[in-house]
Amino acid sequence: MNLELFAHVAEERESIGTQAFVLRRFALPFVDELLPAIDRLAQEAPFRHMVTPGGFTMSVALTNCGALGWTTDRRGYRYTIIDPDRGQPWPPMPAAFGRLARAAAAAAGFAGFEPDACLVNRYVPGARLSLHQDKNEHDYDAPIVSVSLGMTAVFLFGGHERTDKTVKIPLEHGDVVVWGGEDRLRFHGVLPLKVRPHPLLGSQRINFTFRKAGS
Ligand code: MD3
Ligand code: FE
Repeated sequence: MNLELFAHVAEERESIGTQAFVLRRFALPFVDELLPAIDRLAQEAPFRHMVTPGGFTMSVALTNCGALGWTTDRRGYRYTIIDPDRGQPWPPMPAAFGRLARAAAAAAGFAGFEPDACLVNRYVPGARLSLHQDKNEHDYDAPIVSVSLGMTAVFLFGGHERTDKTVKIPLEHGDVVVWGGEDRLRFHGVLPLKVRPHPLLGSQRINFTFRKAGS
């Protein structure tokens, strides 16, 4: 499929696939609640650099909230109830996170989304995420909602094969992307973050993704 066919702006909801939508600045009204909630989360369950099964330490630091959290180590990728670093459950999802996730999903046509996991990624200049698919969730029918804050990143949106052509989509402070249906398993990644400090967050980018990981 020619992705460029979808790379147009349809009013406020920009389609980048048949079931993938960029909601530009959708999260801005929530930012005053989101930033303190992220600070509290990071105090309780600090951002950390995990190791991939291949033995590489991720340049992106991550933490989680909600009933399930995504982790990786030499044994593989998985969702866990317990934070392996703290030996305790992941912190609960802040109320403002849940409200934003449900509102964004509904705006993209996925009413009734109830995420049980929120993966929070932190990028500093140079950090990147290589092309991958999100396949550790139980139910591919539920969408994924992604919220970007801070420095702008270039997101790579590919196809169903690793070698498929990718399109570059800049994701700015407040942008929300919702991916579902046939777009849910597309390869995607993030180019190395460039230094362009953000007035509120400085030289970092925070991305959080809401998922339905369990059954
Ligand atoms: C497209 N995070 O955590 S969010 C990830 O900006 C991840 O931190 C990136 O990819 C980030 O797994 C991109 C957007 C995203 C999330 C899940 C997707 C895009 C997706 C699942 C399917 C297709
Ligand atoms: Fe991903």
